[in-house]
Amino acid sequence: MRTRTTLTERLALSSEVSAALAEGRPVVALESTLISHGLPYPQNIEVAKASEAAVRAAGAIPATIAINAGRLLVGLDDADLTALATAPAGSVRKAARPSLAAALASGNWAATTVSATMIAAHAAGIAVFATGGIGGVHHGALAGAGPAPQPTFDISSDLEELGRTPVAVVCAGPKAILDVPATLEYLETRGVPVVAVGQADLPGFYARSAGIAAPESVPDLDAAADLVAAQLGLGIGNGILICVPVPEADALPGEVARTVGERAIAEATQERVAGPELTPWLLARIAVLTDGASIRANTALIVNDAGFAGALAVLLAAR
Ligand code: PSU
Ligand code: MN
Repeated sequence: MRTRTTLTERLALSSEVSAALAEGRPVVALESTLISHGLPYPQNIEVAKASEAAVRAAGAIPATIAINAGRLLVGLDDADLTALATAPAGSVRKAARPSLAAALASGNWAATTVSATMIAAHAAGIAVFATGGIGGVHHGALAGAGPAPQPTFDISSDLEELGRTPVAVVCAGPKAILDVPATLEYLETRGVPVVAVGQADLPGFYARSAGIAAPESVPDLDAAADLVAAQLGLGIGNGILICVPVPEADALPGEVARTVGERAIAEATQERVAGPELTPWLLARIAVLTDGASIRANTALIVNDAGFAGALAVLLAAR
């Protein structure tokens, strides 16, 4: 009896993704936790399809990644996307590096977070990945807050993954629900370049600015491609985080993003929400507190990131 199945053997590439990679054409990985846990139906399926369309419009092939039947699927079809988007709440696992094996062993559908998506993308040979936001250092991770005086150590495995897996991750910056300065320090310690595009300020996910300077900034897409090529060319192992601000028309004012973020965190602490449930809980609570405006910002920034990543992959493939 076979007792071991390697990561490579677990990969199941769609024929389109497989052909594109074999021919050296640009491919962009997309994650699936934002479909199953990050956004409500029907916005989740709309954004999943719009992200794929944005990657195609830029001239690249989208590869949405998820888990089913013990395989890491790289490239989902419409039926797969619908299955993930319409699954009853709680029925789809959230697979990160620490929960990847359990998700594969379960045999069921699981969605991949940034960390698990990076693992699959890298194993498949995909160097560019677009998402909305990465996980980070949560408030209270390092110092106790409110009624929880002990540090929680809730630091997303996304940050470790960026430190060890050579993939360029395009996002809209760390969310206001995170301890943003601590998240930047952690990424620095792990050797991850954090790059703002088109501005000196770090993009703030729902807001154009997180209110602090980005460690690195480039003026435009071309300069971002130069930096990604330089980073990945070094072969020193870690990834790179490219932060593209949310489109102006759908952004929340920085003050609003911070205020609702703080309120949602205070409520989560009071309700003792912790662990992998915390990020989805905060996102859903912020949607209520902003009367849906956060959902509009979230969908706009995800699709915008996908288009940027498509264009980035096209430039990198041409080198
Ligand atoms: N940011 C979003 N929506 C999301 C996520 C992040 O705006 O759905 C997901 C991503 O998949 C990310 C994960 O990798 O949440 C981080 O979860 P945690 O904080 O539990 O590590
Ligand atoms: Mn966590």
